[in-house]
Amino acid sequence: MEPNESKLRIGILCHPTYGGSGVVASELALSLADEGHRVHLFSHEVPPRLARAPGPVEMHVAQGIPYPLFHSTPHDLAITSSILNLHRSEGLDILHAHYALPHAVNAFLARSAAERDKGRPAPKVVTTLHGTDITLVGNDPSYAALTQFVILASDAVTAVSEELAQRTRDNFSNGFRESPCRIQVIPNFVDVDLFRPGEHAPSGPPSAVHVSNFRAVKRVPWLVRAFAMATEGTDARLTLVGDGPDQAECRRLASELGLARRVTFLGTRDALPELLAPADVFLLSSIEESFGLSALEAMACGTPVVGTDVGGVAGVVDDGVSGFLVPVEDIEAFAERIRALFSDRARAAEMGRAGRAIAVERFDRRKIVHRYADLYRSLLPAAGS
Ligand code: GMT
Repeated sequence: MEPNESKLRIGILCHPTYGGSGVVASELALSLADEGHRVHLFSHEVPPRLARAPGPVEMHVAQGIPYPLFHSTPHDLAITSSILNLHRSEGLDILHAHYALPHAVNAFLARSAAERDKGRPAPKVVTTLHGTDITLVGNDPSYAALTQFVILASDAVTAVSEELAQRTRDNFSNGFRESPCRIQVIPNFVDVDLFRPGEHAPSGPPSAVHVSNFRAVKRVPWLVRAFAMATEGTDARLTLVGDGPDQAECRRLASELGLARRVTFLGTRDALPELLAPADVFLLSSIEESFGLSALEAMACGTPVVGTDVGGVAGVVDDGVSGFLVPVEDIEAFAERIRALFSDRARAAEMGRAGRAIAVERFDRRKIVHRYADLYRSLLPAAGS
């Protein structure tokens, strides 16, 4: 931070999940706190990336209380209340909502309440769109009107890829006062010191790795089938990291396809760099992916990506350079690309080096985080004015 730049008081709201939006919000909070800003993170649990970091982010877990009239405990109301309490006692300059629902709604409510208080200016609201908050959940008729409203009501909106920004304009422009609505693209980022290549060249049988929350959108059963097609009659290995709704189906499938010995289900792990770096290839089989943070983390570890050409993935993985992208329904092509890299591990390593260079050049945390800080400052009155 420049000596004359004032420190900001920033409240960040996120889902406390292993998913990318919680990771990005936690890493951003830690980076901003390292730069001297006072950063508060609000959620109904501690996000895993924050839990294992020593950085000076102040965590506010707000869960609310159960009550017989409530269908489920409304964490969101407790989070909004917690933000208001903090703003009234200490003041907040910025509320940064990660994932439109419900966090942009929480932030909007807190700002509206704060606007009625005397003595302190209300915080400005920044909303970062991550993916399914626009493409699946937020676009569903049951939530679309509210999603559109909070995008419009935010003081600034960012999206993690140009593709997602365009999807937002396409899905929600009707009703925006300005058309197309102003959305700043700030890509996701990676800590290239933490996510870095291993010391040794891959040895033993060829290996692939996949990391996700095993939701339907990640299509992990399809990935297991593709891996089976690519590696029939070989000793190649697949490591699946993470947990979620499709894990049981993947286990059943691996057994049915005779892969039980070659596929390892690790469940949820924090040691991602150590798991990503030794693999010959990272697999991303999603039907929808606004960015593909897990693919970027693999690239930073020097691991090439075989992925589906969906959403914003092509903005992260350079097809033919740092990996291969195939049409989303083409399982044969996906399997063929795995086969190609397994049978030419020198080429895989070369693509891995190219991916590492791209991660360092374009997505290094240090090159991206200041763009959020600049955006926050642009919303606030200039110091001394
Ligand atoms: O949108 C989601 O389904 C959840 C979200 C998450 O928390 O994992 O994922 C999205 O945000 C990530 C971080 O910005 C992106 O890397 C993912 O591509 C995006 N997921 C989808 O678009 C499916």
